[in-house]
Amino acid sequence: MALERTFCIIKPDAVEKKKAGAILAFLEEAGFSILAAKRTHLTRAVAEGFYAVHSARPFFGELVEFMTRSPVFVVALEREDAVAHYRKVMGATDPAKAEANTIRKLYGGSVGENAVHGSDSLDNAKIEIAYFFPGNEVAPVAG
Ligand code: DAT
Ligand code: MG
Repeated sequence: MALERTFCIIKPDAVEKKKAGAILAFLEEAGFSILAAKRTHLTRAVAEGFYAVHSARPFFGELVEFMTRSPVFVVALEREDAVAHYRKVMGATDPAKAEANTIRKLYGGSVGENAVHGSDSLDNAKIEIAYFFPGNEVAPVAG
């Protein structure tokens, strides 16, 4: 398995509950290196652009309202098999359906307010990291 990068957002609900540090510690315990992390307050345009793939879904308006409600942390992560492993430790979209000891089970409140985002593919991880960390803010992959 190759060293990979994936992208995480610690969402407004988790930051409001002051769980950002606990979630970063959980990720380090799970073997991820934190390559970059910054606190930012998403504008409507940035949130709509990030979630453009969901723009036709009935919950899109609610999702954008939630993601722009208060600050988030955007985080670039690295680990062996990072995309799949982070999906696993993040847990199901609906915290009620997430396995025990996953981030969403521990810190999520509802399907809409579920503590964290995680990339669903390596291609999307690259796009998402570049969306929030342009240029060389995250060191390019060696080789
Ligand atoms: P995931 O975040 O697990 O990749 P997704 O990509 O299907 O899930 O959806 C993106 C986000 O949209 C999700 O984290 C929370 C919100 N969402 C998804 N399904 C929803 C629903 N049925 N009602 C409200 N919000 C929903
Ligand atoms: Mg998704």
